[in-house]
Amino acid sequence: MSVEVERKFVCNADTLKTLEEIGAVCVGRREFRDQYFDTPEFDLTLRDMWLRKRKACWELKCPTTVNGTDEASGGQSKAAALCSRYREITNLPEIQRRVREVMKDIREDGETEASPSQEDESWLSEMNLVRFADFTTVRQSFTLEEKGVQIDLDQADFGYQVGEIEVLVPDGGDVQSALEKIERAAGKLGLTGDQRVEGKMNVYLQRNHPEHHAQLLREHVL
Ligand code: V4E
Repeated sequence: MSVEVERKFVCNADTLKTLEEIGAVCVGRREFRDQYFDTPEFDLTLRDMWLRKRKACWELKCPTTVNGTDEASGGQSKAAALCSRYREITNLPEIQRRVREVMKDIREDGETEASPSQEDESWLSEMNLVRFADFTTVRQSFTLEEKGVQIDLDQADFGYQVGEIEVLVPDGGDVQSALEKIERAAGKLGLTGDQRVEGKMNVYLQRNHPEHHAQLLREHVL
């Protein structure tokens, strides 16, 4: 398990030039399809839990909060407030355990056994999960001299472009130093705005599922 710390930024025609100027190295261009799942009542996303399948791999992003308190919120700077932090879980049995825990909170109606195989998707219907988002992204990734910092430029197939500065922190690692690395990278990129930039999902839901989007806004998830 690791924590993904990231800051999104507006990406425009000059971004590639700026990346070149600051010595960023392109480490690849790839295309992937993301499919996101939730119950029809949005039980996961209303808890800020994001279950997705990308290239046949499952991933669950969860808040890093403990009892509603952010693990690294003490005296948070303005720059740090622009960063999101999510715990990333990629182990399928652990994903199923966490999802089942949410479902058990809602319906006290017993256990559903997890299926062990990555291909067997019967657990989705057992847990009442349906796909609510499906889109493809072309991603160009860059690294900086500073270790562990990755910059992604994403172009989603529904016509939205966004950049991300990202640092992966291994479990128990130093989130504060990740925030500082992101702040330095943002400085190099000349990011001045202090507005949070919308992620792909925000825009996708706004356009395709406005009632889901509105509910997440009402509950302050987005
Ligand atoms: C956490 C989250 C979602 C899941 C997708 O997260 P994101 O990092 O935006 O997607 P992507 O494709 O860049 O994943 P990666 O390749 O980095 O793993 S969808 C919505 N959220 C919540 C969220 C939020 N509340 N605020 C911001 C700025 N972003 C995401």
